[in-house]
Amino acid sequence: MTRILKNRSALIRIFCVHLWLSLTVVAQAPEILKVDPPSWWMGSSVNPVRLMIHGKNLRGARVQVGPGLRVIGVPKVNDRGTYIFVDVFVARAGVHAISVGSARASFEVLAPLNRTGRFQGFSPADVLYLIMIDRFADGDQSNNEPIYDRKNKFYYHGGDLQGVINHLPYLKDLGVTALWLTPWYDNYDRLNQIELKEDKPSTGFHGYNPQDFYGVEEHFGTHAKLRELVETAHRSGIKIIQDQVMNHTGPYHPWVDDMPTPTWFNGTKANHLNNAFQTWTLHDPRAVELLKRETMKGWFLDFLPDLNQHDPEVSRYLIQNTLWWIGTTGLDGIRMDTWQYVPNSFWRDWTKAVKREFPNFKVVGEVKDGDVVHTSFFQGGRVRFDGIDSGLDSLLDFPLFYPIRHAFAEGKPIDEIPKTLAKDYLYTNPEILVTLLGGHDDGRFMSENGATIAGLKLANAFVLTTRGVPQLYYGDELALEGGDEPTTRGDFPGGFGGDARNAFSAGGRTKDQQELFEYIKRLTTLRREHSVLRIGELVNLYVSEQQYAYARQVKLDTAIVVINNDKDAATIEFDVSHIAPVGVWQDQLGVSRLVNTDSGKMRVTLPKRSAAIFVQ
Ligand SMILES: [Ca+2]
Ligand SMILES: [Ca+2]
Ligand SMILES: [Ca+2]
Repeated sequence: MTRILKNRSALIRIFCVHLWLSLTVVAQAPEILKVDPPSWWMGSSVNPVRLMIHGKNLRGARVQVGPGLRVIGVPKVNDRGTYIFVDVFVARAGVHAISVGSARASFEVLAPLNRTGRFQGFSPADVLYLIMIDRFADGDQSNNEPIYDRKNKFYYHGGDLQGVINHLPYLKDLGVTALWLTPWYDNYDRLNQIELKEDKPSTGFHGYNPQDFYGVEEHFGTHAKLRELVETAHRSGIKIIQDQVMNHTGPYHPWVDDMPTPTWFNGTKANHLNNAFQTWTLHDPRAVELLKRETMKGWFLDFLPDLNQHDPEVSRYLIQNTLWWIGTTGLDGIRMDTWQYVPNSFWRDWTKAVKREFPNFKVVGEVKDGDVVHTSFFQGGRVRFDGIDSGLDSLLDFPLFYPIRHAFAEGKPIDEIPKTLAKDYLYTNPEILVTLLGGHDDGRFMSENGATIAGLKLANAFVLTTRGVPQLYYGDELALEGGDEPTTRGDFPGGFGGDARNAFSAGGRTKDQQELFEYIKRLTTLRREHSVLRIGELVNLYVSEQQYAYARQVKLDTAIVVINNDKDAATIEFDVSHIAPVGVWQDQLGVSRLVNTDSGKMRVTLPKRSAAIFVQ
């Protein structure tokens, strides 16, 4: 009997433990893992701000906020209880408590940043310089690991935000006034087994595979370091342009396996379209939606999850995310990745929100296409056939990039350049387009067939004197080579511990590099000293197969640029009587003689492959 009783009490004990365990499963305590955005600021045009709280067991739990915040409306929670969307009115600066049931988190309301010298936008008065953060300069060796190997072109090489800060004087010396930095979002910190490069796993050193839109990549620094970079750059008269991605996330983003809403992505990891890259359908008024579907909603390379901006929560999340980066750091412009694969209706709302909060701000979109008809379709300032004005300020001028390469690298006819510029009327504002001769998605100029330093100088002379906002690519001022991606993203010599020479200083450059550096510096100086080279109307004066002359003109203030792309010296003559008063013209690059325009004609002799810039 005693034994039976004993067994019985043991059974009851076991039963009770089971009951306790199952009750625990039913009513597990909520947990908060993350709050997006992590902060906001007083006086913002967005108030209430919509928080997306990520956690566990959030269903049915009550959202409460400390004094200084106020919950507006009814929070929404997803089926799995992993995401809550809640609108919070921001009433007072400070660090405030947020709770979901028994789980606690904090939310900071900041004082707004002083607007003076921040949120500046960019204009033709600027000279942009594109830096791939990982490949420019290693200013902090403590953040280099993991997946760090300078000998592996697909791994992290150690470049970081501190490295950029350290070399602001170099950039200032070159005449740079704005930095476009590749994305600094937090990327995956392990080997990317999904995106194979040369049959091997790769890494997100380039920054385009975000796994946290609110995080700064640990290899690059912290949010505080980013703020330090913006502040230090601003003190040097250099603006900061952020590279953003809104079309997709990285393949390892936590949303992929746990979507905040059922329609967060276009499709799912298991079931989605692949991007068809039929981009011409996007500007075709005759194309039905079905024709555009795979291009707009397909996953890039079949593995980059395509965000669904038609989902109002996605749209709201992305808009606030953009505002947050600007509002908490003071940066000046955005280069938007993969612009054309995101619906124009979203961009309309996004650009409106950005301009409402930061009226001077400017955005340049990446539409990688050589056709002006296609590219110009995406510029804002005009309602298109879809009834939408996207509000986009600027585009990377790829239609001009290819002719620049053809003429100045390969030595093909230069007249392809004015023929492309002749299509400028299709843009709502060609003056704000970002002109370039190199970038991180193309092989470097010097790796083109036929490229020479003389040709690279001509390309720079053209980009820095034609209409638009010139953009340089890090290392092109040193004639670095690299024929494909990622060799085009090579390390800046001298930016990394143990480098054989330091090209950040004149003594570490070869004779050719020093000459090229000084040439580009001379061009940026001329652009700075002569406003007509920045804002003057572009007038084509003379075009032949290998010679091209144009003026930049504001009323009677005129500069005349003459380029001889031929392998032989050339003498050309053209009429300038209608554009400038008679006078003496001086070549600012020192390759041609003084030219008198008494006859109303300008007669210029240029050595082979050279350019002259005449001002009065
Ligand atoms: Ca580093
Ligand atoms: Ca990371
Ligand atoms: Ca898309």
